[in-house]
Amino acid sequence: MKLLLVVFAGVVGLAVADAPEYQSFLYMECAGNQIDVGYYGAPCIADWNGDGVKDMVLGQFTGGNIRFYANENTNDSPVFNSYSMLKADGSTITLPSG
Ligand SMILES: [Ca+2]
Repeated sequence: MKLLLVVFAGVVGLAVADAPEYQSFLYMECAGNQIDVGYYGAPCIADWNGDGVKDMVLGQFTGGNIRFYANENTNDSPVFNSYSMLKADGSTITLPSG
């Protein structure tokens, strides 16, 4: 019985130690304005253009387009001043929405 209690305490201790800590949310901005893409934006952060700084790609509900925001600053303090729509074969990518 004592062994069972020790094992249980160990599992609980691990669960508390691994609990994630969340920070409050923030709105992303582009050129000083809050980014609003409607619903289901699903942002994805990665270095999309290969310059070593993380950028942002997110969906735009209206029109079903995908926006690319190039980060013009650093990974710790990203700055977005404009966006472009992702294209394939010269045409803007459009996904079904709604
Ligand atoms: Ca980049």
